[in-house]
Amino acid sequence: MTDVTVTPTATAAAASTAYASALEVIGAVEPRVAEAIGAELADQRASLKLIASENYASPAVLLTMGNWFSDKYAEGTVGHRFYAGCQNVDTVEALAAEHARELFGAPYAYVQPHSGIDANLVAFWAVLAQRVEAPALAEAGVRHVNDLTDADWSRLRHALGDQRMLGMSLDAGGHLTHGFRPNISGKMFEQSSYGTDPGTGLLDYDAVRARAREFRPLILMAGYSAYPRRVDFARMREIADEVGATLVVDMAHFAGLVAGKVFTGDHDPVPHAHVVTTTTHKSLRGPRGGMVLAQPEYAEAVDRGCPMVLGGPLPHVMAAKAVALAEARRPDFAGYAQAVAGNAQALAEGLTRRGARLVTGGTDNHLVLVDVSGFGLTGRQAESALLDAGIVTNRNAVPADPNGAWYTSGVRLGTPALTTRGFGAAEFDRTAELIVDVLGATRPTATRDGSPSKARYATADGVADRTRAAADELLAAHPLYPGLDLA
Ligand code: DSN
Repeated sequence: MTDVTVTPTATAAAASTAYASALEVIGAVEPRVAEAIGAELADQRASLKLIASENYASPAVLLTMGNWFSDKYAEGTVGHRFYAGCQNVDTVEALAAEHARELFGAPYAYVQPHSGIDANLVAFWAVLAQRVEAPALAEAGVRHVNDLTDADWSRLRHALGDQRMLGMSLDAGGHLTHGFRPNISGKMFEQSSYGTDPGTGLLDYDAVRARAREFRPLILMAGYSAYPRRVDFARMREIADEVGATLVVDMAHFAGLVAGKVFTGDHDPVPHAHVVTTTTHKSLRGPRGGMVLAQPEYAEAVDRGCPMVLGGPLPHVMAAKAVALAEARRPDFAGYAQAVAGNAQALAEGLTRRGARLVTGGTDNHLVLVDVSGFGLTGRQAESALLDAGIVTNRNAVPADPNGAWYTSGVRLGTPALTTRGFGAAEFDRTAELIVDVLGATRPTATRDGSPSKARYATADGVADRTRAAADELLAAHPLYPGLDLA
């Protein structure tokens, strides 16, 4: 079997020494921080982590973030900085971008975004700059926005604020940053959403097309954080072209599956989208951060992400992106990505066989969305009961959720993190058994005044302890960072 874990034995001893020394240095200044870092490792080692957006980065990636690059300002782009002395930052930024282009087959990569929302804002402003601002400058006969007359600038500001975005609805699995009101993207754009088929839970491309024809968005947004299926990006591009929209794909959740060639052809967003955004810390298993890939016509506008949207880049994180992307280019990463998808199917089958109801009936990516109303629970109750038993998940709305976004009716489960620990299909089947045991033994309880509660619950005596013991057995057989000893 391919080794899909992140700590080759040869480097574990060196990583132990590095961390022990680092904690000694930190502890000499503020021991409570050193203790919290150690406690975080212990907690992560001791739980069944099924949060679909989390992973475990390699010691190489993590160690790359703790160094002198953190002290450097480097606004601008490689070779064109607003600060002197950026030659080493240039080296790591150029390397990260090169690895990203090679890994994803993208013409252009921008590795400065600090997070997913930053990556999306860079993408949105690049589309606005290219599609709205550039024609306005051309019409006014000037090259720079500062050269517009006050009247032209006023018209341009209104035009920029008058654009539309069509994205996947939140309860179908879309993301807050795809134009929803609590996020700045929802204040930048007039937004409309497409959902999923009420019968199957699957994306209905004809319905997306019909909505796009009616709404005429500037940006057609694809991508998700809780949809358990592949998306046909070739069809999404056809729809975008038909209505004159720019296709932006947020692949944050499934970037690792694209990198590992689980999603290819029509399911690989990179050749189909005008712009692709991602985070680097989810299934891609890199440092916490963001990235934008673009077709050549958007490259120059994306390059202006700093100072348009971003502050100074984080050179230590760009260096860690270079390391993580180099890891993802190695053949064993494809084995990891295949295992992530295979394990999600094993988890889905294990849950279904034991009576759990899954949104869309299954999965073909890295995540599973369980509709826990079948157990008589809200997502909040299910999430808490599982946590008591050492199983870390997050509650999530299901399509047309009667319990809204706070209590919800679902829990989202993902396989990237435990696959990094070396879990295979048998371990995920056992995990499914533990989840169903806990949910089946949990009941809602009323508040003190007897009214129904969406948060209170009780799990039958002994089940949480028994589950924790079983989870410990699974975890002990697949240690996190084996050989890394901080004692
Ligand atoms: N918070 C991430 C997730 O859990 O899906 C997305 O931003």
